[in-house]
Amino acid sequence: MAITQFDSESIKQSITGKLQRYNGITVAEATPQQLYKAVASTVRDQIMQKWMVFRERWINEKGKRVYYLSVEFLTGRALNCNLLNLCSQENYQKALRELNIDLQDILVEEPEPALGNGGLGRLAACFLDSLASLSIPAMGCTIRYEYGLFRQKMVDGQQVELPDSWLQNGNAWEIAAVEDTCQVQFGGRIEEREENGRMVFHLEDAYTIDAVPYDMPVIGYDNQCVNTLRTWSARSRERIDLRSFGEGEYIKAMEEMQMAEVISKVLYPEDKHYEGKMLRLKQHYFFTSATLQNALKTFKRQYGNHLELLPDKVVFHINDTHPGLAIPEMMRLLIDQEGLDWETAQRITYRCMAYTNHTVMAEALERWPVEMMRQTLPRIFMILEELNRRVCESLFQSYPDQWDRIGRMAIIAYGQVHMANLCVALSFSVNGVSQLHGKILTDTIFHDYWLLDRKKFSAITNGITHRRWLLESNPALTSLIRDAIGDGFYKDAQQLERLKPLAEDGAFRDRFDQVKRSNKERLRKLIHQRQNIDFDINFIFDVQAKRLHEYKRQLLNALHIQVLYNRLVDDPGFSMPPRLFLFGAKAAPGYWRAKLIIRYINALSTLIEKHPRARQMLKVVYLENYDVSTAEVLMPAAEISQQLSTAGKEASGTGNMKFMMNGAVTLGTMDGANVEIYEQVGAENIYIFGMRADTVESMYREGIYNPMSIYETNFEIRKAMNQWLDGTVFPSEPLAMQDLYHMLLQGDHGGMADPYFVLKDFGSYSMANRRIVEDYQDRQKWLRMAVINTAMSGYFSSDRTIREYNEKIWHIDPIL
Ligand code: 26Q
Repeated sequence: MAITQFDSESIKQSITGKLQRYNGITVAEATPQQLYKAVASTVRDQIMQKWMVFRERWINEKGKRVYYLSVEFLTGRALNCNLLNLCSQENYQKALRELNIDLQDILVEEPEPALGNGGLGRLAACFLDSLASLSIPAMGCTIRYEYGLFRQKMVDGQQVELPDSWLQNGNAWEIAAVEDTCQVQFGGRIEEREENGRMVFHLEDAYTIDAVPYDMPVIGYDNQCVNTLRTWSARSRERIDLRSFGEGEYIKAMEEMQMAEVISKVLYPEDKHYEGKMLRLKQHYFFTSATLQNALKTFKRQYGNHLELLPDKVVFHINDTHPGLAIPEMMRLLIDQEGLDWETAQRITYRCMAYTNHTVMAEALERWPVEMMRQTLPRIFMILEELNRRVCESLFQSYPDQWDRIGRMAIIAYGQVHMANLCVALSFSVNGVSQLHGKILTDTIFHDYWLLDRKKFSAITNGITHRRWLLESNPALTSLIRDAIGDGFYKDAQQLERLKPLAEDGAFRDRFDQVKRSNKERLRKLIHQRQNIDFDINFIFDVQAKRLHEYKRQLLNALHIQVLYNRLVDDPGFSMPPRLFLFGAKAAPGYWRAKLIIRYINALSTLIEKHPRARQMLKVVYLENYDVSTAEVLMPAAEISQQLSTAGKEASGTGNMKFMMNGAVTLGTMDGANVEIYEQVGAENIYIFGMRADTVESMYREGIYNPMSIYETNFEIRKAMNQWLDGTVFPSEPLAMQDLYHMLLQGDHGGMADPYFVLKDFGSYSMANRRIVEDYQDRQKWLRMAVINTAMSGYFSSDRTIREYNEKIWHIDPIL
């Protein structure tokens, strides 16, 4: 079936028509928000048919599909992305111009769905874009949070959290699929009975909640594919409410309704910090159960009861352990609902499940108290116990009498359900997200499992969609590249490598420079408009943008800025190329030390502004409310990309890739994907500093690290840290920085001092910074490096990542 491609004339007509029919107004009368809605709705019209056709083809061709389960999808705005992928950008631009409207003014009207915290959620969104662009049938599955990640405001240099009510004006892209509404049960007790010679389990007195799916289209680039992002919303069941209403318990019924609906109310703002909150457990089970019920229903519609075919037709990808309850839930459905025996159910389940790990940090590993699991999900807990019994029994065959080892590997041990062990034991595939991370997984937390079945483990380096992170966010660079090497890189990011020889072309470098300057100007305008701060675009734009975490070491960056400040103040002969340090980061609301680091950065900014000489060469700007849309303006403007995590801690990082693609040079440790950026660009085009992961590991093991001796011998560090407490940094609150001071020098409650080696790596970081400013002064040298970085970034397209997942794990035939 041919898909209609709108020309600018029919686009204009449909926009004016929408405004007339829905709002009864003309284009001239419409507010930007009304215009956005009208435009989005015309784009949606174009998508609907394609969406239907693709779904039908998938059904007819009886192909396989991946369900990508993730508690987060940080998609960012959709309108521009959809226009790009439909190849309608130009037509829309033209149509709108003719209506006297600037497309840019419309795009910013779209509320950004902030359904994620950071890397893990953004990765899921990049994966959806690549899956569709590679025509791989896929459904992303998550929760339809009514409130996404909080909006961040700075008040007196401190982070304040505001609610993100992104659905307030409706969501132009979603469609409720009420016909797929299903029920998810919580609590209750299990009744065991024998029926027809078989033990069956009934859940009695459970609390039932409706799961209502809302679908959003995910469009492939210049192809026929439209996949789906399905978000599940919790709704109380009307039946229950009616009974209570009848008994005159109106208020109680309303309360129950609220209790049910709280499940999809809000995204938890903690990232990489596990806390055993019951509501979170309910969230995880809620969307996992709904997804699996729905997948099974869809499967049975196509293949009837041939459940042995399931692993050939569906694969469930478990994005970190959060959707790991998919495993016992699949067992439950196959046994309790479909009547399979345990062994068959377990064999099928195993062959359907693939798991990606995103962290090795102990505090982020998901573990649930046994009692909470038993009470909240009694049948699931029973199944987990039986799975655990069988797993331990088989471990005992391999590791007889090694109880410690078996305890570490068990699904249930020491009163907790260990989600990572569940996922490793019962998935056919386990992968890390960079080569280094994959190696650390099999060397450490999953070592014992790896010894038993090495083939199961792999490392697949993360990627980013170059469509959003280059084509969409950096049109100036895109058009420069297109002029130089053609537009083959739109579909095949590896072709960016053809830019490499152009690093030696002076005229090309000049144009590259012009592009960077225009992007710096665009960022300057945005920050001026949003925060009423101004700066000179001739400063070096040096950026660290990512969640605020101690292991990411924003503190190292800040401490170094303070040292630079002191050099400027203390030595009138010292000068440096003017440098703007930009920070963008949200801190988890309860992570008070991270919030203190935010205050510190803002205090530095104030301190520098007060000094007439320092502020000529140094500026610090804290970007409020860093989100996907901000990143899209920030990345293209960056010249230095700071990636400072303590080696071994950052599983991959993906911001590092976005910066690189936009021509920023990395200043970073040998951690996560930085290692692979280093391999791509070569030692001359990156600034590496700090301890390597193995050294960090042995420092932990040996326990010999003594940051106090560094403080004592390094005058610059000592001076800066003393200024934390003498009123220099916080004139009105000299004790504010005490916690950080003690953390670095003494450690708190029995923990080691400076656990992320800020002081240890400071010297090496400072030296790398000296090399940077020296090289930056040779403009041509710097531009050469920048071009090489863009040229070698094709490897980090998530298209490559998804191809690897498909070749190694999913084995899905694309529908072309
Ligand atoms: C789990 C249970 C309870 C409470 C919180 C959590 C939780 C929530 C979010 C645990 C972890 C996260 C997020 C993790 C994350 O974003 N990890 C990042 O994933 C990226 C994509 O693979 C990597 O590039 C980053 O290195 C990694 O830190």
